[in-house]
Amino acid sequence: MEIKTVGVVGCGLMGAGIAQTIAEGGYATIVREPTQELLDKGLGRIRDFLAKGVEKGKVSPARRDEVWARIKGTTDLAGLGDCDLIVEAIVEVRDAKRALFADLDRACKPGAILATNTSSFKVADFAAATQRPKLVAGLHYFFPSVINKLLEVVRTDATAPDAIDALMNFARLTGKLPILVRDAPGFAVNRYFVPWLNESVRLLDEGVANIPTIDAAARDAFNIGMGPFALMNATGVPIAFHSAASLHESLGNFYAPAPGLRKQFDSGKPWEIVGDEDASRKPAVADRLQGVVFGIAARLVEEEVASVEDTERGALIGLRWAKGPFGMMNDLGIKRAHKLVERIEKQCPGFAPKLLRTQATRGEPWTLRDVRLSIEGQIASITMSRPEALNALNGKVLRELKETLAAIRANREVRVVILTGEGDAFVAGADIKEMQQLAAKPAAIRAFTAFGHRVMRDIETLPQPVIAAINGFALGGGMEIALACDIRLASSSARLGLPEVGLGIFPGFGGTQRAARLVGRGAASQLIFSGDPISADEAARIGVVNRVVPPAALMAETRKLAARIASRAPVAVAKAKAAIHASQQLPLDQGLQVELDRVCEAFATQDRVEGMQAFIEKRKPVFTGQPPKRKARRARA
Ligand code: CO8
Repeated sequence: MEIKTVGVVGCGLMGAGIAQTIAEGGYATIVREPTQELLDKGLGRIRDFLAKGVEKGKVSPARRDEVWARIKGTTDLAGLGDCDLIVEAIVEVRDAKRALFADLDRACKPGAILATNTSSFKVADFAAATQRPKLVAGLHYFFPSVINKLLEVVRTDATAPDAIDALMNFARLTGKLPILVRDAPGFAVNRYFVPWLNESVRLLDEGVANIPTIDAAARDAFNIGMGPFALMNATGVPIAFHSAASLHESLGNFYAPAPGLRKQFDSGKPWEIVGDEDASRKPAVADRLQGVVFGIAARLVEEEVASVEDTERGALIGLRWAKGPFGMMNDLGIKRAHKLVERIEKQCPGFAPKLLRTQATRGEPWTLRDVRLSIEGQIASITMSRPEALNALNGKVLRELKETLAAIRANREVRVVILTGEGDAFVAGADIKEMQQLAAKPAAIRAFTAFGHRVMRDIETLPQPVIAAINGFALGGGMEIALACDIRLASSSARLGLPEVGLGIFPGFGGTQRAARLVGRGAASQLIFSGDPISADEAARIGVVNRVVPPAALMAETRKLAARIASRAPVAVAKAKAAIHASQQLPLDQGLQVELDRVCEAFATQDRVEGMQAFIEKRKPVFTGQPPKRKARRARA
């Protein structure tokens, strides 16, 4: 499912931002409003956003013109007939959206995906208005949609996996960090964020604390810049009220808007944030707000609306919280977190999810992985998934990478490994903030660095070939990971470099050794001494990367190459890898000896028999990767 042209229906504040983001991602974008007047207004919004970007020096005039040139307008739904994806972003009125989906179904070409930006309705309701429920999904953007990187990709029970894959890929190419969520009320983030706002009003209604105290307690407990009341004033009390009412409709009484929220909404005024903070009331406020968030987040996972990691990322990226619900529970201790939820359970029976009880009984923290492994057939994909810090390598990430590599090493089914990063970076280096803390203890920094060495070695010595799919920044330790891989493909937008000397250190995860071996002393010295990042094209020119491909094609091209390698004789490939590595370390005579030994071993495999037999019989070989049975070998000999 290739997405090239995208339609956006509705060009209000949200729709205009969505259209701009899509055009910035390089897609031909067609905006639709029903009248010329509304269309001109909507396009004017995008033009103004872009102009503001130039004024602030964030966008160059050339980039503004390039993005603007990709955007066209239409007043007729037929104008979207050739789009591969249409994103609906009209007013949040269920019947209007349903009618639009029925119309879009008739106007758009058969394979087009229809997506809704709804935040409060069931996506399946709109899918039911079409003849193509497999191609209907949600794309829930967060305000402001040009800046906020979070995007909830919503799947209904009917959405085809191919459509979801295409949307996840599309989201990434438009600079978003997608999380996959099930079609459930509030999806992942609003399901706990809106009750968090609502609970703050309940605390006020109950007289637990005044507004400044509640805001201050929330800022401290969640390590955020704005408390719930200040936030409601910034985004609008009506949005908070309508969102709470919508969750109440489908999820029951706990979610009902607090009386004070309804009253404030009716008044049409923002909250008055006046009064003195009362420090003695803050713990009670923090406990309640955390209890609400913890209970709902655990229930989301229990109901399989989203994974632990995606729910966490929703808070980190979408809400800019320093920790998400699960990270906070781990910090607080799972038993204490459970206690806070049980206190709410006493007032609202049925609130506490079983999953949290089980976790608390076991006394285990939540597992939050920053390194993800997926295995499809014979290809394993490792994704560095700490996008909120550009996948920077802290101790936890390095440990997870090591464990993941060990699992792949032990898996005989896996023939090729792809290593890539989530978001804007492949890996932006070792975690500078963590290194800064470790730096006080020389033994600790030495241990960290030595551990990094071992992880790079694990990549290098994996029997399976490893392809780095360099999707963005590959800096410092990130470039060193790429150097430890066997093959490097880079997106044309990637930036590579070894900037460590700018921090007062130099590449310490093997960069001095592997860069010099790969590109020679001169080019390596320039990279390391200047610290200047280079473009993907320059990296290809000096031999750091094998090939540069357009961003949209990176993963497809990497998978194609991986599949080609996976189709070859796996033992022969592994032995060739060992021989190539020997060439980097041994004098020629000894290297040739390694080659001789390894190639003789390859000759003795069942795959050699199969490969040569298949050539003679003019058929495709079927390689098993198994050594020959002794008897069979003797019989053939
Ligand atoms: N460590 C920790 N956090 C990082 C790192 C990093 N390496 N890179 C990015 N981040 C964080 C940022 O702090 C920021 O977090 P927050 O939002 O909380 O402020 C978030 O990621 C997003 O980053 P930016 O806002 O900076 O994003 P930009 O798009 O503006 O800039 C850059 C992107 C240019 C990549 C910029 O982030 C950058 O320069 N990062 C640092 C790159 C670097 O210097 N890497 C080398 C690190 S040192 C190293 O790798 C040594 C390895 C060997 C260790 C041996 C020890 C002896």
